[in-house]
Amino acid sequence: MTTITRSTCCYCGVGCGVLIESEGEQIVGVSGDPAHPANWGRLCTKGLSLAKSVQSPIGRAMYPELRTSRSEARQRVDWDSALDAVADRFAGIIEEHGPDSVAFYVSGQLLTEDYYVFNKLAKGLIGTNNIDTNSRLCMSSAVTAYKMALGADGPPTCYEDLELAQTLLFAGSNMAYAHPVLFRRLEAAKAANPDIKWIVIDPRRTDTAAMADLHLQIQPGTDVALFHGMLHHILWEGLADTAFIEVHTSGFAELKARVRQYTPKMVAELCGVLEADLLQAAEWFGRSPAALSLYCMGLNQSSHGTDKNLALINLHLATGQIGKPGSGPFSLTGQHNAMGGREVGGMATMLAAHRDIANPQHRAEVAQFWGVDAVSGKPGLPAVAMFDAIKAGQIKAVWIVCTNPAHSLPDLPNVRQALEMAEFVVVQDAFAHTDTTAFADVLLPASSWGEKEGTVTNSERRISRVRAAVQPLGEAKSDSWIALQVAQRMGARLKPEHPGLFFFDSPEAIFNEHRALTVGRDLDIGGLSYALLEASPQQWPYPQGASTGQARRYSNGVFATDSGRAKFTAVDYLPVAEPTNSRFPFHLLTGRLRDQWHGMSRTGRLPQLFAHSPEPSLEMNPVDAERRNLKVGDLLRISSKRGSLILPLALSADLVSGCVFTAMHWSGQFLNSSGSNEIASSATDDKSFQPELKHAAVRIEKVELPWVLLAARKGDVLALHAAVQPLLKSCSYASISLQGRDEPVLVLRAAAKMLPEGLLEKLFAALDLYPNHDVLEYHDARRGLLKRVGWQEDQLTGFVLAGDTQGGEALLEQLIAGNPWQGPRLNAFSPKKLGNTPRDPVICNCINIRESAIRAEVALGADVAGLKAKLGCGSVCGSCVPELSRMCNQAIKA
Ligand SMILES: Nc1nc2c(c(=O)[nH]1)N[C@H]1C(S)=C(S)[C@@H](COP(=O)(O)OP(=O)(O)OC[C@H]3O[C@@H](n4cnc5c(=O)[nH]c(N)nc54)[C@H](O)[C@@H]3O)O[C@H]1N2
Ligand SMILES: Nc1nc2c(c(=O)[nH]1)N[C@H]1C(S)=C(S)[C@@H](COP(=O)(O)OP(=O)(O)OC[C@H]3O[C@@H](n4cnc5c(=O)[nH]c(N)nc54)[C@H](O)[C@@H]3O)O[C@H]1N2
Ligand code: SF4
Ligand SMILES: [Mo]
Repeated sequence: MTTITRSTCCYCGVGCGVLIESEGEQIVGVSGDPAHPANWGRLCTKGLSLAKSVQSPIGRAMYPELRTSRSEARQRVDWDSALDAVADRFAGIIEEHGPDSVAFYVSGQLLTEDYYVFNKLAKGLIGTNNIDTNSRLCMSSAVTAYKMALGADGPPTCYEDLELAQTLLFAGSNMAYAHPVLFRRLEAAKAANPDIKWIVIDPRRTDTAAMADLHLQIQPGTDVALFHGMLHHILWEGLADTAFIEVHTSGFAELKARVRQYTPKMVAELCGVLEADLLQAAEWFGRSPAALSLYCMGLNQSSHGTDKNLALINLHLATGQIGKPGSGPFSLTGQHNAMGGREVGGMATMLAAHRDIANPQHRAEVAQFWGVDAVSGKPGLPAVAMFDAIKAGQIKAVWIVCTNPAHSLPDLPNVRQALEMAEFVVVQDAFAHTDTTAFADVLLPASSWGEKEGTVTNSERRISRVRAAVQPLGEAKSDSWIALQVAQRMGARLKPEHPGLFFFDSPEAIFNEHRALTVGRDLDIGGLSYALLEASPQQWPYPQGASTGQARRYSNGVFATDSGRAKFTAVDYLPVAEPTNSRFPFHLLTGRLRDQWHGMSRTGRLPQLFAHSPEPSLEMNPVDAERRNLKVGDLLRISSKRGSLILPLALSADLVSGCVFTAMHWSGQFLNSSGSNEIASSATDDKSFQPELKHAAVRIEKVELPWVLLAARKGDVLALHAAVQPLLKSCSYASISLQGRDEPVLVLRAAAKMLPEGLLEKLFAALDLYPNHDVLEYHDARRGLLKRVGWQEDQLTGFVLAGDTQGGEALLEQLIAGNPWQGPRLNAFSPKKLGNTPRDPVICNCINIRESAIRAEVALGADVAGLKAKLGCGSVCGSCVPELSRMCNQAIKA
């Protein structure tokens, strides 16, 4: 019997409603919830593949593990032993060194209820504000700017504004990849009304930029100057809303004086764009009946991220483009519960329900509510500083929950040293093998999406229920259960006089306590309950007695500041923290791929999600590559002041000369290094403490690694991955990719100065490729070649080409395609007989349509509608539509 459970997608801040189909304890399908107002039934590639991502237990954290000394491996233990160990070590360290000697590093992927308990545990029970989250890497500049300019955190806008806007300004947002279901709504609105203008500000020509009416391809980090240049034109052309400025804002005179010097001509030069384009953007924005800006990491992940946000909000305030349908500064949230974390105050600088640690009255309110003596007024350490303090020995124990800092924090060499220095590291994750679990003294297995209950808040402040469809796998437990168990144990020792702090018998009871703390605050949800949310997800504020949430805030022009006026801030443009120079001449940009999620612990389990971007790479403008005599596939060492990593070269005309790009997803689970953050900069914004993950100055050199290897094997790719991953580090370069669909294939590429000792023996064992009548071997000791190819009847099953990989790509295509083997098997060792196969990525994941098939139709004159009709691509989830339209447009221009 199939059961349907309504829940929410666990990935991005769009917050799509899903219907989970389960049979017994197996999730068998996921579809979009047609009744959910975020997506009305739509899902993107990631959401659509959720069911497949949870079907195998391989790689999941199934039971608690503990090690008693660093020289030992962790051993399986029962829950009581693990919980006692965590409570004892934390309490012991606190008793000896004080409450600020411990820290929590949590995540915007926790549910609001989980978050609430961790926050109360740190701030209420232990008495430290050392609890920060990966939202520090993500949303903290947006939070800080909203509070400075509007008086309170949270977007004033809603998703309906996407359809009502006449001008859309995408600033540092690749929405086509990062918020695909909302992007579908924008595509539809524009198709219905071609007068709608799209302006994209991004140093890369992304798929979002390629669809825009105007792409301002700025130099990295120059956004503040650009916004000031636009404002300059708006003010001097009389496009400002002087009545709005007068009645509803403060600080305009100072801003006007500041912006005077940002002439469009000067700004255009500084940003590397045409003055005419800048003026066009200002005209479209300034004269628009409804201008909406959509912004994300290109603004926030900067050492001046708050200033970038403020300068953009200035544009909205100066033109009165806020609080009206179709207008406003809309910060797109990244993770599905980035907002919920902000609501419970789950960061080092915040308190519950948008209160501030710096505010004594707020602290007293929360302390009284919790029934504790006081909440510490000492600000906690934000993420980057927290890991510095761990390295310095000031923080001795850290509990990491639902995030993978040994991959996602900048300057990983420093982060690894910190994790090695710490006396006690607890990692609570749903998966057993991440770059961070390697450092865990205790591994606590968390139940995950599909197995747990709670709520999340999406980008438009809408709270949705997350519901369990099946039991947790193995002995995994929900994050809030684990936190409560440790809290009760620690409480008995540290605060026996307050025994009632953690008596919650369900996530609902936690939600109700959180709700009570919001009453009377800007995010008042006094009128919400689980029952109501189950019937329909609602936006906050939703006070007691309300019959609906509030779609738009500040529509009466009254802001959340003390004076009720919004504040202009006269920020100045400052360059990136790490300017390029002759030693580090390239700007490194990082960002997201369409079908992968962060460190890939979930999306990296599905071959079909690799198909769009199968291999890690460093993208470079073709002119820069030619000038340096580099060609596609060359292995490059990319170095910054902090470290280096090796990646193969890919060419991309989407980058201007001087900028290179790599995706942030590749980690030590798929590479021999931990990816982009080996070199990323930990310079932080001094207002929001958010690190500049979007920019580092780097050097690029070709490396000569003459010994090469290409191997591939059909089978259970998760089991193969577990066997092959430990071999990655023995090579100077190595990457794992999963390919194929119905019959998946694991692909390993590697290179080194010479054959790493013992590697081949281990690899043959991992791939189970031993010579027999179905596995042929070719060995040339003099030339250092060893090749093995396996068959089952007329099908290839796998191969290893070591020392010489010529012909390997053709063999790989043949393995993935699964066509019957033609001719003698010995041909497998003869590159000439195999031929050359160019890479042909899958563009449409739903129907599995490759680039070559699409290009062939486009050459015959097909447009997007034609492609959908003929090939079916783009007609299911639509995630590939931006790319399809780009291919069609290129054909028209050519
Ligand atoms: N497929 C997918 N979707 C995701 C995620 C994922 O992992 N995969 N993660 C989610 C999360 S947590 C987040 S935070 C969001 C992120 O969503 P986005 O911020 O939209 O995604 P990114 O690719 O990180 O960065 C956006 C763009 O910023 C540009 N950029 C770099 N430097 C600058 C600059 O100085 N100025 C400007 N204007 N732009 C610049 C980059 O070129 C990039 O195209 O995505 C969410 N959605
Ligand atoms: N260079 C560079 N670095 C970046 C960025 C960038 O653009 N460039 N972006 C930054 C941004 S915006 C973000 S948000 C971060 C994201 O960085 P991370 O937070 O490190 O990303 P994830 O890989 O999503 O980590 C989530 C972890 O939680 C686990 N997990 C999943 N579900 C559950 C659960 O229910 N409970 C528990 N306990 N664990 C669970 C997953 O297995 C995974 O290990 O990366 C940041 N780092
Ligand atoms: S857009 Fe995709 S990843 Fe984001 S919530 Fe919706 S289905 Fe999930
Ligand atoms: Mo994020």
